[in-house]
Amino acid sequence: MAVFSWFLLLLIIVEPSLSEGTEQTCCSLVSCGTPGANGAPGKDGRDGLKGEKGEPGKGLRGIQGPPGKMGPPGPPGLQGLPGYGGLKGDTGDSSVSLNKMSTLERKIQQLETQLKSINEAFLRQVTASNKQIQTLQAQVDKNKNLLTFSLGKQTGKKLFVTNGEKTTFDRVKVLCEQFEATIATPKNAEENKAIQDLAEGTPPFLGITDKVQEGRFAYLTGGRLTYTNWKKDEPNDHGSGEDCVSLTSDGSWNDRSCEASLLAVCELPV
Ligand code: MFB
Ligand code: CA
Ligand code: CA
Repeated sequence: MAVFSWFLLLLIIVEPSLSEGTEQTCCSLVSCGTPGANGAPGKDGRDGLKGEKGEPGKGLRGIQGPPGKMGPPGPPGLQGLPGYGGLKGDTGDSSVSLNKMSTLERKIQQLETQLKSINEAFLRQVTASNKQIQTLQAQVDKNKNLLTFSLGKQTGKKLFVTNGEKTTFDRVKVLCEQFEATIATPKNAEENKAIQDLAEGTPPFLGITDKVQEGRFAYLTGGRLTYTNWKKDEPNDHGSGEDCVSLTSDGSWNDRSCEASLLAVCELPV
């Protein structure tokens, strides 16, 4: 029971709203003191609603700020009014400028005359050179025809010639290069036949070897063969080795030693 009274007292002290109406009862039970001093101010309440906008202040205006940064250039202005006419120039010395002009004109005429004669001389020279070239070309053609008639055989694109000499492969190469020709190299049956006819049964060297890679016969340029006419069972790299190629009497090919002494036949483009 005592606990309950204490609880009741505690409750009244802690929660005054509960004590309304019961205060008298409690006072008659206990003596009430004088009210205590005000407690400390409570914590700030929440901000109130925003007030109405106030009147502009009457205080001093702020000092002028620094000038802003330069703005972009404006559009070009309207065309200005025409200026005043300049002062009249001095009168030229007409005699000097006229003399100068006639001198310049005379110079130009002289140059034109010289140019004309240079041109004419040049044209004469070109004409003479052309005549010489034609004469030389005719001589070359005549020599080729003589060569073909006496020593050579001609196909569509090539002239094959021989001087009848028999020597090693390397020597034949040097002989042909002396007149910008190369060792006869047949690229088709027609050319093969022309070389065979020219050789007249004497086996000639052809411009084909397997010096670089044994068994891989190639043109002197290194290119792969596009036409062959090997004799049966040839090439056979016979004996101590055969890295060059010759025509046999029937025009078929046989690999031969490059040191053999065979007919020199050269070819020139026609
Ligand atoms: C061989 C031939 C070789 C020589 C030798 C005399 O043919 O392959 O190149 O010509 O005969 C059997
Ligand atoms: Ca060989
Ligand atoms: Ca052989």
